[in-house]
Amino acid sequence: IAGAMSFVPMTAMAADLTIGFSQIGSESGWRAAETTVTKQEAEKRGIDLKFADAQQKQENQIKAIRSFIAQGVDAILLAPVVATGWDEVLEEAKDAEIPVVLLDRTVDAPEDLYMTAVTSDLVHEGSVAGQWLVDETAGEKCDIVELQGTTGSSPAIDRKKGFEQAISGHDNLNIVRSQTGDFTRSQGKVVMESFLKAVGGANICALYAHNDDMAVGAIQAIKEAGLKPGEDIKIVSIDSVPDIHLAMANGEANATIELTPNMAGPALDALEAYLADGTMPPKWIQTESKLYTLKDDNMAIYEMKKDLGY
Ligand code: GYE
Repeated sequence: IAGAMSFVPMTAMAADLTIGFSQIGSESGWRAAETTVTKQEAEKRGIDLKFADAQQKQENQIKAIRSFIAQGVDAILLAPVVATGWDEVLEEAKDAEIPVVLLDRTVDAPEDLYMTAVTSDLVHEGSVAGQWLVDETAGEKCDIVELQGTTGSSPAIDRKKGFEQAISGHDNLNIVRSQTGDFTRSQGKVVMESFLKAVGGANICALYAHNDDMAVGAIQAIKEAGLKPGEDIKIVSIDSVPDIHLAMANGEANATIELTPNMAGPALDALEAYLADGTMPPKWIQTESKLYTLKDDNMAIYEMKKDLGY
């Protein structure tokens, strides 16, 4: 029998892994890219990936996790739509001895309820955006409107916190309106229209959007109001999706901070190591954040990124 085992190809061995992925939905181009890349990374490793799209509803994610537990998967990937309300279902995964890895967002739950979180430093991203605006305005008065991400999500909380930290002490910079656009283009446009009506386009100096998709929606609203996005209203956002680089190439946006869609690579590496020999990863696997501005070759970046599944 030993002889027979020695002829089993490695991929067949790796194919034994079945992993459930509870994905939030496809609210943004970035999230669509994360899904594409996660499926590619699983394929590369011969992992059987069970994919569940929650249409941005926490109750659907909880149902998916319970289904994965019932199926007896080897591990669970979870991109948690909001930060709270996970303790009970994560306890159930723990009781079933199924490791959980968080992708791109964190949860307010005891650390023993998940193996590791693969995310960027979301506070730092907000700080980089705020610091960019501090430098860009150089002391000039600038009233800011803010499009927040999904209410209660860790990126919305942390990106707001980081931005406010960076602009504090610069009393020329003031956030005059702040509201959620739920990370979507359509809501970004609708909320920006309400900001323009409430504040008056001429009184808005800058937009800080927690993701590029809301910024792209806002750009449409700014144009329809007869104003020049990127000039009359400076725009800084986060993700570095292809379409924000296209906007920047056209001078219609000013800065973005890159979030890699490949959270699954480090996550699956950590899971394989743990399932193979019990190696425990650090509680946080941090991905890099890079600022892009009009100084970068945005058309080249757009061309490079446009076929990556956004
Ligand atoms: O910035 C946005 C997506 O969770 C950090 O979620 C992620 C955010 C990302 O909707 O495009």
